[in-house]
Amino acid sequence: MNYNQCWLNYNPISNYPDKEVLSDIAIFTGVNKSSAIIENAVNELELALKRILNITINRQQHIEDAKQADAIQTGIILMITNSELKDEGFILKQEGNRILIQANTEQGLLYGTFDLIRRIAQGDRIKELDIRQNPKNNIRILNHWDNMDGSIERGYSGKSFFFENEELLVNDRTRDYARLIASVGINATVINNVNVRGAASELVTDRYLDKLRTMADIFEGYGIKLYLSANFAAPIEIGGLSVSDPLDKDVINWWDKCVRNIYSKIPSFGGFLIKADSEGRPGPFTYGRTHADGANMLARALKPYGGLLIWRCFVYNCQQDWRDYKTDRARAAYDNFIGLDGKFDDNVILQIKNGPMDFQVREPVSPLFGALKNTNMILEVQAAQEYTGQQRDVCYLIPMWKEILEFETYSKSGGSKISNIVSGNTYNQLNCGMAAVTNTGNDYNWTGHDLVASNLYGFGRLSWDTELSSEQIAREWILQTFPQDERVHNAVLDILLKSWSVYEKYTSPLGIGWMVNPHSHYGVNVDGYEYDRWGTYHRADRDGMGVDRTVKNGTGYVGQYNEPNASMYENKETCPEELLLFFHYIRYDYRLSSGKTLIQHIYDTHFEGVEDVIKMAKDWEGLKGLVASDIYERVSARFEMQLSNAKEWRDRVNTYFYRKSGKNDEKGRKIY
Ligand code: GCV
Repeated sequence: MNYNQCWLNYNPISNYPDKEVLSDIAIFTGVNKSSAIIENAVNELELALKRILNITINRQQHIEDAKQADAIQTGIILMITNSELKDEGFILKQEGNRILIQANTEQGLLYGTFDLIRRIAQGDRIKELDIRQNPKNNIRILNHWDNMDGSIERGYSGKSFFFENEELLVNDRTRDYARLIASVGINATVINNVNVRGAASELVTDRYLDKLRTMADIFEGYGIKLYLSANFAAPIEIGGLSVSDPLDKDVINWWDKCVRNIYSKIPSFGGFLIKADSEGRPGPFTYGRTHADGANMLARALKPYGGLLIWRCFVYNCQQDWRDYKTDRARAAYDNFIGLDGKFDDNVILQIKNGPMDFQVREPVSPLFGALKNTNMILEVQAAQEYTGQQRDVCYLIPMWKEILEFETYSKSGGSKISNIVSGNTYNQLNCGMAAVTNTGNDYNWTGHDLVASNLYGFGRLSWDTELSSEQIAREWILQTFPQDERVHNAVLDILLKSWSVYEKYTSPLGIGWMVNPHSHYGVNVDGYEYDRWGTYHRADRDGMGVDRTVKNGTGYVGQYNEPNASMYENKETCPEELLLFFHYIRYDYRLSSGKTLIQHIYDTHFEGVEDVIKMAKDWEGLKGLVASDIYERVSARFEMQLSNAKEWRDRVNTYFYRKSGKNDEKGRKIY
């Protein structure tokens, strides 16, 4: 095996107090005898208990009679019940010498089992357990941007473990991937890039369906649905039609047949994810049709089989003229989709990036979340750190995602936080949830940087329960990843919790974003996107910088928010400072609430950011000999890269703004 098991390594724990209740396992009534899910759950328990506590369990399977099972006084009992739980929910409780895992479905039992394992792996007591859990979001999905040649778009941890040379890979890693993501509650995955090109268009055809079936079966055993990104122009590219017009009869028939064929081979198939009319991808605009026309056509093909159609809202003009101060990319998702609210079928879900631009280190939330009222939505975040250090720099993203989820949109009176909107609670919808562009590849440690496996772990846990705190998630991950040692736990926790703000300090200031090298998006280049066509500008001149997005004088973007958010952003005095340059053009001598001028704030944060990285690297160095040497070496090497990146950002940003503004650093530090 050329990879580790991340948080499923199941490190041994000494002196665990509740060992005595963890011997036998009984499974009874309601459970399908040949259920792959139950088999997987019990195998996992067996493995975990052996490794963590050196307990060999004694399996007693399939006790058909409920009364008989109820009489069992010791061990772990997995029990199908009929309780007031969602399909995937579970109850976990300790009664005397037994632990009961109850759920209405086998999938619920799997999640209950993983929850129990998680507690034991962290060394938590299981005496007096009395837990009832339902997932907050029904859809908890990963998006892989894996290409069929084995490369990964924005992949920073090796190659794809799904594809190689236009073929599918199905092997041990497929199962271990499923275990990993199911253990944190993820229940769906899209295995191929949303930019569907070449052979990937054929994934929906017989060329690949048998192998996909094998993969889907493995996933199904862990409660995970397989989805595919599909090419909107597939009827032309592989179907031999002359158009892919969503209202064309032949096109409709082509997709119907294609989908029927998929379900005949893969009955558990989840559905399609579509990127259309975006960054050069084909879509309904070519035929003068709307996104609703396009999405509904595909959704109707999927509907008879219970399939879902996920349609991305990342649609904007990527041919902008930088001289044009009125066109604003930030407006695009809202402008393109608001008029379609209520026009999508029930099994269509709009997938909306967390911010209006593109996964920058700091953005406001997309105003679409507070605007659509009759449309299913999925919140899309990016665990792959395209703009947040590319898994060379550590950046624990859960605090960012928490802020987004906690944002009050004022879409409906009585509370309409993003977490409630995307969970479907606010508008009583079922087909909603969270998606993460994932950060995995075939590297030994799955995520390149060992510490950022916490983002994958955290996405799963947060999408299951959006109320969990960033700190709790980090603690859980640390306790399951590293051996028992408080020094390690405290140091890693400290590094993770400050890493996002450290990254923000040494990169682009106060919400303006970008300033990265074109194409690669790693490393500093202040004007890298300034005179380009992508709509991503900082507008710095000798007096100040920032984009005026106000209604009064700017692009009007602010008007896409509900009150009182719109007024808050419109006025620079009430605009949250961390987003000041996103919403306003600000003079370098403007005083921030700290009393510092904008320019001094830029200098200070950039010097501080580098100092913080030095401190983090030093804290990590202190763990030499306390963490496994391979992890120690890998992370140390990443800190070296991060430090050199941070210095480069500091010096270029400070020098750039010093030269633009002519203003000295009050502290007289070195600026070039
Ligand atoms: C998959 C950004 C990235 C692209 C990505 C795109 C998207 O533009 O740089 O690599 O394409 O977002 O989300 O579709």
